[in-house]
Amino acid sequence: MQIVDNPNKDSWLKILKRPTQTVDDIEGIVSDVFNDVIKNGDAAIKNYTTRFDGVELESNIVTSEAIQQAIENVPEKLQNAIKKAKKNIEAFHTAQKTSKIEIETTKGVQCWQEKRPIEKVGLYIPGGTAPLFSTVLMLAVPAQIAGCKEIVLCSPPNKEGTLAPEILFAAQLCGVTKIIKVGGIQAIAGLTFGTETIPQVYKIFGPGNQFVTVAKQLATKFGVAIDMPAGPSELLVVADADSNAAYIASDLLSQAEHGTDSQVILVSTSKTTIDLVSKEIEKQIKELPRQAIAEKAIANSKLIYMETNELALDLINEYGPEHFIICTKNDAFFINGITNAGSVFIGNYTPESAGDYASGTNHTLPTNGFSKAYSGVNLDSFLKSMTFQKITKEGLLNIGETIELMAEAEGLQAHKNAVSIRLKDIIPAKAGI
Ligand code: HSO
Ligand code: ZN
Repeated sequence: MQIVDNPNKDSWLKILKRPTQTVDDIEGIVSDVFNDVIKNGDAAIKNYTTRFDGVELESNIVTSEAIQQAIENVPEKLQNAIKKAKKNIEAFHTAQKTSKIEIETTKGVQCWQEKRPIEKVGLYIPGGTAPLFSTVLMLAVPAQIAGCKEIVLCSPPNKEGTLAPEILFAAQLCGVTKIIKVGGIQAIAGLTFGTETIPQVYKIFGPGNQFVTVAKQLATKFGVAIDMPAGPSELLVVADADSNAAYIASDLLSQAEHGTDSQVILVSTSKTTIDLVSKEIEKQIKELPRQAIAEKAIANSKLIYMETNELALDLINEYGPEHFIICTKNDAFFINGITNAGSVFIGNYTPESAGDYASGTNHTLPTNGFSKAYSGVNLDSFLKSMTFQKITKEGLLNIGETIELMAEAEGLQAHKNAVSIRLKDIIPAKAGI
């Protein structure tokens, strides 16, 4: 792992650059698939599933018998663990409900804001060697609390043409209304335009590879909202001499094992800590079943020595990590000072894995520096804020002239008229009192 010694500000951008893998002509492939799905619906989807997932499906719908069978295939202990995690995620996201905000801005002018669920949402769950069923909980639980009517889950079938039983178990537990065996670009196209079997949705959530990410971005051009542009997992740990090197190494490796393009960074004001963590990583990585993946990610990763806490904090805010672990004596300094991070973990006993699975916070978070502008998925991601207003005669008398003057100054006579026509009726009535 590369050690960087007290880099000066000019070099931060270069040091903090994310490893990006680029595949040529993704946009071209994505728009071809979109056009085909627009024209040919399920027939196009079926072809892509055969071509990209290597399996010919009779139907892409998951039947209730298949769900029932999957439930029987998930060991009871794991079922209980999933239920326990769900309870915590549910508690934390239910607490995010806000009440109606209502005020009288001027006498007779009542304004309020209320939230309404997004009626139809699509949840994308990637497949691959280890399907991450925990993401089903992170997306379906808040969708259900928000009151979304249609919660459609799409995930690519494996070579046997099925989905992992844990995905099906979690989906039925969390109120998913339809499960479809479809992945990749074709899944996003299906959710964007609708097909004979895939319902069209208003917003698409969930992580995916670069093809899925580009497809989600293209979906926005057709009026479908997305949660955020997703990228490879990342973690930044800040630690001082008081921290536990073995714990830190285990956290860094937990994100490094996600993929070869994951990035993990340690920032420390202690050279001893950097040295100890580096040795621990070398030791612990050898024991990992996903050592080969973690090694590639670690090759992209850095141990950065910074002279002061202040400089360390500036560098961290410049990077804007997806996950940020604070293991320092003066943790308040970093808690109060962090402005750009997806999710923050504090103290020696708060591994990042806790947030990935079971503490209650959401693990769908902004990567690639997007934490500077985006929030992670939360209850509001599944809701829209709507405003309402009701103005009485007295209210219109109070603000009518203001509106008339502003409309006139903008050259919008019809806007002014909509007020004047009413005021004419109100003022004689008032005069008559
Ligand atoms: N750390 C991932 C989420 C995850 N981890 C799922 C394990 N399972 C998000 O960056
Ligand atoms: Zn993870």
